[in-house]
Amino acid sequence: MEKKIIRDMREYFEADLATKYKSTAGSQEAVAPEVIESCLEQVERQGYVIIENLLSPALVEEIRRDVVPRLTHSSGRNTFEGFRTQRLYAVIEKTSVCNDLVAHPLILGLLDRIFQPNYLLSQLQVINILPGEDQQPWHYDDGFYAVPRPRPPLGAATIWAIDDFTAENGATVVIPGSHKWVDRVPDTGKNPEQQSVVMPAGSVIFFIGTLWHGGGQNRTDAGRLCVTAQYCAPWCRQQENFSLSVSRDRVKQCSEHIQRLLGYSIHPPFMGFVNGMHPKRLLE
Ligand SMILES: O=C(O)CCC(=O)C(=O)O
Repeated sequence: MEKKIIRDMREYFEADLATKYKSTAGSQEAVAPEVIESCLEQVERQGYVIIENLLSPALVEEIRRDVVPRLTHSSGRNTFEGFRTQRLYAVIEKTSVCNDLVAHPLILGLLDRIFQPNYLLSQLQVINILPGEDQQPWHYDDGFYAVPRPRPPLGAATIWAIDDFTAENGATVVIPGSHKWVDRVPDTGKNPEQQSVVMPAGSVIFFIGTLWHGGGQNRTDAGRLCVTAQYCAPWCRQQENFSLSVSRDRVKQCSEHIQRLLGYSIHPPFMGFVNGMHPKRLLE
């Protein structure tokens, strides 16, 4: 066995000590630097960026065909879930149709610039806002980490439009610039500064966890379908307990990137270990 000499704490914290499974963070297909920079400039300024038509119409249709039959209940359990909103949880265990969205190279390219390597998927959901749903209460997604603002984000999220998002059908609402608010809280309900994330099916909004937002009110007679993935810094607890919700057989079928995002990865020097070893040994 190789014996590693580590001289100080800094070296210890930065070292990839794993021998067999080196970190694959940042190894996805590269995206043009000017695209990443332009997106990050918007995220820095307004807290979010909307990228239109990132998915092919064929994939959008494949997702819709796969997920809609799985949405069998008609109501959430509280105002946050929405009493006229359908949600599908444990998505990766049930279907792999959303995996390409979770590990999309542009999204990972942005996350690479916001978080330390080996950031994690925090949760993945399908959300269908049904006719008559009210606007969701305002929230910011990393608010459950009790670290006072202002601060860098501890999470980031994507909301992928599977239906066209319109101001009438429940498009996500955001308050531009609210990621910089310190202790200001939006008034309950509609807000004069809010904007609807109007975008065609196949588009995505990427935003950081400090941005105030919510699901929009649906005043139409059709649903508003999306897939949403949230990510967190590599040392934060994931919202969905993927170790328990995604079976090992399922994980084995996932790409290297999805495996890493689920938690089959190490945040140096050793966060995430299993029996003192890299968690990917469980997949052997
Ligand atoms: O469905 C949406 O547009 C947003 C949902 C959301 O923010 C949430 O459920 O946390």
